[in-house]
Amino acid sequence: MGKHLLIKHLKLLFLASAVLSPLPAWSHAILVKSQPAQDETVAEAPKQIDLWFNDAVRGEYKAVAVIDAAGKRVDNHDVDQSLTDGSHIYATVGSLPSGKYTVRYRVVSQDTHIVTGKFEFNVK
Ligand SMILES: [Cu+2]
Repeated sequence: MGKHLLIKHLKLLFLASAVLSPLPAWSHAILVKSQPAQDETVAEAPKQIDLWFNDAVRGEYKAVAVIDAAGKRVDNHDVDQSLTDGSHIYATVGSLPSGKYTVRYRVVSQDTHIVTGKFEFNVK
């Protein structure tokens, strides 16, 4: 491909992408806070794990799993979303003995992207 033809193609591609992609109307979810916090060591075992995102997340496909050091799931499979704050989801856990725990989460952003992640905390 000659140099001029290549430039012409790039220009067309640029124009097409500018026309075809509208500005994002909805944001991509990012975990901004949790309780317990990432890598926190808590003196008292939590009864509930709370996660907050930068924006409200969609109601479908949300998941929170809490896994102990042996790989066993210790949450109550009851993830829910706050009715008053759509950015807040939570799940309850049984009584957690001392040890390291991993929290895995999945939500659907307002921009329809699926967001997954994990963090750890410790019970002293
Ligand atoms: Cu996104």
